[in-house]
Amino acid sequence: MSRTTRLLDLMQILRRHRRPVSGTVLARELDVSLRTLYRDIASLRAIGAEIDGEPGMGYLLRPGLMLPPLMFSEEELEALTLGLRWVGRRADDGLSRAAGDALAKVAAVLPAELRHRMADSALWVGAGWETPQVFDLELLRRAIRHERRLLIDYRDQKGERTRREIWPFAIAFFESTRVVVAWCELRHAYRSFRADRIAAIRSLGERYPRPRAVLAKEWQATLLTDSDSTSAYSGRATPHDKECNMNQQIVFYTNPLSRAGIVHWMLEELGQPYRMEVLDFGAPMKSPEYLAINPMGKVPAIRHGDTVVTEAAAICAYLAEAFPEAGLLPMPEARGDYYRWLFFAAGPMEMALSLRHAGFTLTPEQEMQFGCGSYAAVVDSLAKAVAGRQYIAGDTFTAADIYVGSHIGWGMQFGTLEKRPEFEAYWAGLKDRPANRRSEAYIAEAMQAQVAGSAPPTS
Ligand SMILES: N[C@@H](CCC(=O)N[C@@H](CS)C(=O)NCC(=O)O)C(=O)O
Repeated sequence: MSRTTRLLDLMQILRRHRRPVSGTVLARELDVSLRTLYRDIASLRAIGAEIDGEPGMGYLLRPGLMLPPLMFSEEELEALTLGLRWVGRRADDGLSRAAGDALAKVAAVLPAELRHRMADSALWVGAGWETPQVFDLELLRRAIRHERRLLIDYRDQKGERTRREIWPFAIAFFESTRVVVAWCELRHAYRSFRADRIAAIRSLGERYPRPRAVLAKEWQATLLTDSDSTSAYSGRATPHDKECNMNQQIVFYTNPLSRAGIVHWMLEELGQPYRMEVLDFGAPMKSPEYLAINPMGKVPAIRHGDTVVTEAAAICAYLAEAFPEAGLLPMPEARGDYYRWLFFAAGPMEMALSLRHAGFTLTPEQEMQFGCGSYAAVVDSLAKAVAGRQYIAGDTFTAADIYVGSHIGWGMQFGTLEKRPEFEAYWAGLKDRPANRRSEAYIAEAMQAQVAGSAPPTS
């Protein structure tokens, strides 16, 4: 028990007693020697607690007399309340109880005016943590605190299961996931493990052989030696990014004057480092090297470690899932709309708009046979889906807004989609996002470069 905790406990015990309580009783309850107790009483008196009595007589805390009141600015108080409320909602039961107790303790020592402001704080924590986690986080926290080896059953990104002995030393809390940072005995290296991919956890009892502060320092040093592109984003780098990025940088195959712009926007929203491979239309896109990436010889495509993804909609969906901390994957209850409109835009919508733009008019029979049905039905359905909505799936901005929004915005701009107030209002709420603006600025620069006859920028 730390000295501060012991002093606070001593105050609590004294508060409980209305009559003098002997030093022996206090020392026994705190599990300290009488000498330590006398020193603690002296320390409490030195910081303002009015404690009557002396050795042999017993001690009494004078009613109403406390430690000097805690003073906080309004900002500090809001920060404290919001932070503890966040822990109360998003951490495990043990931390959640502790956050509630801490809030109550702080409130108890605040002057009345500030206590009122604290209770009145209008900063609330909304729902957020949804990815289910099967083990008790408390167990993990205890293992970190006491530097214990753990045995975990882990399912990696590809769904492969392994059993690993790890030395956990940190947990990072993200909006939609938690990441455990540890030394992995199997890989003989530092690794990050998504908590929701840990199927089971068991303490092996023994202490791991090196202090956790040393492990944390060593691990941080490995982060600093990472590539320049990672350091360019260092403000946003996370332990989970680290796991994915160590050998898994994202390579983005693109041409700025194409629908790869959708993926560019997505990557900018993600905040992950990526490298662009700009391919000219024609031969470079049909080279054997590139056909090995995308047999269609088209952009966009991405490579993320060993994973290759083509099709703009699939790339957006993949990245939203691979980097959940970016918050571009909606809550489970909004996933129906999310997938539905992503696929709708990539399938029926694109098909109907392309056919019409190319001058085809489907017969009623063809409208029944073709997956897109009629252009009118597609446009009406889409207009209904976005009418009065800021986002297409749930209450938050997601990868589906990037994809559907791009089709709507570009469709209206290039005349393949008719303008409707519903489309204009929806697009107006998306287009000014800084990530989209960055992507658009890049496209504008590439267009200028093309006019001037120079190569498009690669970052
Ligand atoms: N279905 C693909 C279409 C990709 C596509 O058609 N890309 C065009 C540029 S917008 C392309 O690369 N064309 C070059 C070619 O076909 O040679 C997707 O949505 O990603």
